[in-house]
Amino acid sequence: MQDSSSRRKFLAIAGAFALQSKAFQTQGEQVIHFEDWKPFNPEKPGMPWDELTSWITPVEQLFAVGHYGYPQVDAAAWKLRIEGLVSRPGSFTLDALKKRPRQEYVATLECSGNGPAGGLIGNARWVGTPLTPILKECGLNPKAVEVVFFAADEGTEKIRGGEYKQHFARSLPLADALQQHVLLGYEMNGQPLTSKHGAPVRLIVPGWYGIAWVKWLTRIELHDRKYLGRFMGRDYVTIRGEQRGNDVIWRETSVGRMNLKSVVARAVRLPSGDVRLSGAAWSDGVPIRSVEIRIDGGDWAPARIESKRATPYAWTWWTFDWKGPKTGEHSIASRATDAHGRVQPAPDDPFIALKKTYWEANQYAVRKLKLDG
Ligand SMILES: Nc1nc2c(c(=O)[nH]1)N[C@H]1C(S)=C(S)[C@@H](COP(=O)(O)O)O[C@H]1N2
Ligand SMILES: [Mo]
Repeated sequence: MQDSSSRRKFLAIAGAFALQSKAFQTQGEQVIHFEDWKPFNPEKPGMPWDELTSWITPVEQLFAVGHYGYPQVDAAAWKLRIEGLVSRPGSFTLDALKKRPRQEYVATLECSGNGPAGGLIGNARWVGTPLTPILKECGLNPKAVEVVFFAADEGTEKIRGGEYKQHFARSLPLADALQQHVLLGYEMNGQPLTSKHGAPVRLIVPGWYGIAWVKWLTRIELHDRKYLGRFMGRDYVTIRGEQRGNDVIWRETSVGRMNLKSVVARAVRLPSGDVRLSGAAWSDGVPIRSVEIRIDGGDWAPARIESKRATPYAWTWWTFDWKGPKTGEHSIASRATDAHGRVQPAPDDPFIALKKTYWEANQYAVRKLKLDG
């Protein structure tokens, strides 16, 4: 929809971007790498945090995950089928989807397997057509509670002694699938989706971890019960303990909405000798209220939020000017707080310490930085 409101929105995004780039790149700055820095590897891309100067992540920097490899789907022959508990099963070509209302949305995509300062994340401008009207046109049966998204990639799963050839699949509860910004996405950053990132069509689920953003979509099924395939019920299951008196209660939950998180991305030496720290903070869509910085285990000090996010699901940028830093080894952490008062956990917070699986690691990273004289 190229109406004036979407143009205005684009200008707002472009404006925020210009403002933020200026705050993130200063004249005469010198990047200081954190001790855990690794050179960018184009063969295995991931967010190169100390190069975070573009609010929109270029496609070359975006990580990729393919549990069953990376299929090449022939877009000309491709059809998306909508089946199961619907009165009018649907079948859509790529052209048919592109003729439908077009929606653009900036959202951060993070893999739930991303570590505390890990690179399995990016912030992109996604374009697609909203899923809700399509599901409704197909005539939702009142018994439908679960929407299962099947993909072209497939593998063999061993389950209780049996072997089963299966396509990648993930589901969303119907209420979540009907969320306004869930898109059948076919563009990223103004370009057709690349094969690696799910062409011709992938699901865009703002506020949810990457595992829900099913790539290479082929079929959507409406079910009357929960779907518990490998990526819902066996992998991507978080095991978290909760202390109850002397007991620990173990909760197993399927990875879903994103957790509040932030990272100290860059450290640059300014001509004045001060060090400017900058980074990103993101959440499941709840606004970021504040970001704080702690240097060498001292007091938490507020960072400056550089601008409001263009959408609640895009990352927020912040900066912090570290005046008169001493030479030598330092440790630096950032932690975000959201508008509901939730605080990003410390690594030893029971919320993290009693989490026994690696998914959903949203504790703050304590990054080491060495300053030369
Ligand atoms: N069909 C399919 N979709 C998939 C996956 C997959 O293996 N197959 N991996 C998921 C995971 S775990 C993540 S984190 C995101 C990554 O998206 P990207 O490869 O575009 O970065 O895709 C998701 N969608
Ligand atoms: Mo992932």
